[in-house]
Amino acid sequence: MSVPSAALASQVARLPFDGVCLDMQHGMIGFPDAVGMIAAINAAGRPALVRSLWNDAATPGQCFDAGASCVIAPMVNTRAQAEALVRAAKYPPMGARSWGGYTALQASGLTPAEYLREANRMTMVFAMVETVEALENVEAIAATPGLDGLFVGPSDLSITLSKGAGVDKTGKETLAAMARVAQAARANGIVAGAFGGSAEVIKTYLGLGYTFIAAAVDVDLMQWGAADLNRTLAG
Ligand code: 3PY
Ligand code: MG
Repeated sequence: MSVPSAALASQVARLPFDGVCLDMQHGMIGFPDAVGMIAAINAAGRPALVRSLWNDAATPGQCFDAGASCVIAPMVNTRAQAEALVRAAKYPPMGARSWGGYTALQASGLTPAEYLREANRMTMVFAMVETVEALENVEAIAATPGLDGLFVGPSDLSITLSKGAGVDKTGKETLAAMARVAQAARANGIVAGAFGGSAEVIKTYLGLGYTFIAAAVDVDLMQWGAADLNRTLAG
C-alpha cells in the first residue's frame, strides 16, 4: 500500500492476498498512519508488513511494537548493514531491540516473559538487495545470523546494474542477478522475496524460485480495475 488510510487498509486486507505491506519509503505512509493501518490489517486477520523509509535503527522496533509482523529495510548493501538491521529488529541475545511493545504484547495474548521468548520468531526482518554493491556482498548478507529473508528491489537493482541507463525488471542481467540472490537465500535457509508489480513479472520471479512476492501496488490495482471495467463496457 502507498496510500495512508486505515479505512482503505481494512479493505485491502480483505482482498485475496496473504498479507498487506505498507510502503514507508516510496508510499505516502508515515508512522502515525502506519499505526492505524497495522491495526486495521491485523483486525482483518492478515499480517501487516512494513517497508521502512531507510535501514535505520528505530523503525523495526517501532513497527513491531505497533503490531507489524515483518519489516523490509531498503538498500542493505553490506554485511555490517545487515547486522545493524538484525540488531534493531531482534531482542537479545540475537539483537538489541528495546522493550516496550505494548500494542503487540496485548494483541499476542502472551505474558511479557512469553512474548520476549517468542518475539524474535514472530517478527521477521528482510534486507533489500537492490544495488550492485549488495549483489557483490549477497552471500555474506544472506548468512547474517537472525536475518529472515532477502528482498530484491528489481528497479533499483537494474538501475545500478546498468549504471543508470534504465529500469529493466526482467532484463537478462537483472534476472541473472536475481538468480544469484535466490541461491544465496536458499543456501542459508532464508526467504527469497522480491517486488513484482504485475502478473508477468510475478510469474518470471516465481520461475526463479522466489517464494515471497509483493504482488501489486494499491493505486495500480485501482487503475487496472478501472481500465478493465472500461474495456468490458466498450466491448
Ligand atoms: C525497487 O524495485 O527498487 C523497489 O524498491 C521495489 O519497491
Ligand atoms: Mg528500491
